[in-house]
Amino acid sequence: MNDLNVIVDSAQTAFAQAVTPADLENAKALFLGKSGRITELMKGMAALSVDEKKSRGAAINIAKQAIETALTNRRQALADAELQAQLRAEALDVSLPGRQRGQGGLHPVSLTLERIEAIFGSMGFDVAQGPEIESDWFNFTALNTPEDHPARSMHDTFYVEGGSETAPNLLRTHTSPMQIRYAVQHVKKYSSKANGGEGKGLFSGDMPEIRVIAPGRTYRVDSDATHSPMFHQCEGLWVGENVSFKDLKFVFTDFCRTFFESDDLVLRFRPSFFPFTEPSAEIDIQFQTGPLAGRWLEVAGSGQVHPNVVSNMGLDPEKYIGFAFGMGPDRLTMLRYGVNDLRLFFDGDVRFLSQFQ
Ligand code: 2NM
Repeated sequence: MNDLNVIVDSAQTAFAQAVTPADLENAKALFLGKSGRITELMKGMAALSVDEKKSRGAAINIAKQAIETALTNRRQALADAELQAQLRAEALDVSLPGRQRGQGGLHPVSLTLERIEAIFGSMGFDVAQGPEIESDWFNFTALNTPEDHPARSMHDTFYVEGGSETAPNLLRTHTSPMQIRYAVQHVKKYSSKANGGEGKGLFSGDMPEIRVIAPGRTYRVDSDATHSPMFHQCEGLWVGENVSFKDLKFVFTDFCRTFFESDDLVLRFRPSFFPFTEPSAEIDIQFQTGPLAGRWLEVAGSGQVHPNVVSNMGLDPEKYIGFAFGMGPDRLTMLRYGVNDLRLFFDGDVRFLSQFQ
């Protein structure tokens, strides 16, 4: 083997032994670099004759090309190996189930509100929604709640800055103010027709009955396992010329039996007091079967709308009469699903909330 073949051979061996691209570039420098073996051979040609230069130059070039080819092949081989290693490291298991986008769903209390609206809707009740920041007038005065009533205490609700008797100044403590608003609008609509647009004084003409429920958020300064500073209420109102307590009993019994899907559910009307109704009654229910059977459970307050409140709706209390009730959809949801801590509904934990879908 001549000297050139020996050099090519050792270059091929050195390249084959290079494990990383850096190894390979170092090995390349030994043969093709500034003071590499081939470069040194070229420099040595200066002393040769013209004919010797030709043949020796051609032979060196062939050797140089062989080394360059070996270098290129090894570079490619190392690049391929690196790519394969990377592909192995980043391998995806395409048989794993994908991450799915959550389906979402209605909050359990929203499901209850939808049920309430559907049941009362089927009995001809309209659904009214309105402001959560109310005025003293709609939240208390119009509802026959006197200035010195404890419900007006600073500790009983949240007051906002500014405001006045008629401007919004507090977070409503019940949804009854919305019923006053609804009744006033209703009365205006029919009294202006009857009086040629005047609509002054208390209305004693003819109008369709007022039948409405007002569901929504309400607020009180209260927080424990059964009270949340924000809670829901749904109040109902039915006013006409001949609406009696008998109608209240029928409507609310029908509602409870439908809501709890229990035909033998029993109701009890227990005398009570509210400023806006007279007489007033708490409504208790009793299941005949199931885990709550036999216990009396309070579910609503109710009563015949106080004549002062009927007047504040713009109606003549000598002609118009009706009943109202108020219930807590949060509590109804707890009873329906057997949940014992109200706060769970408002903590926003999806593991709890998704059980109701
Ligand atoms: C209750 C209990 C009794 C009620 C009264 C009225 C209105 F607007 F007619 F005055 N709305 N809701 C009412 C009556 C609410 O909640 C425990």
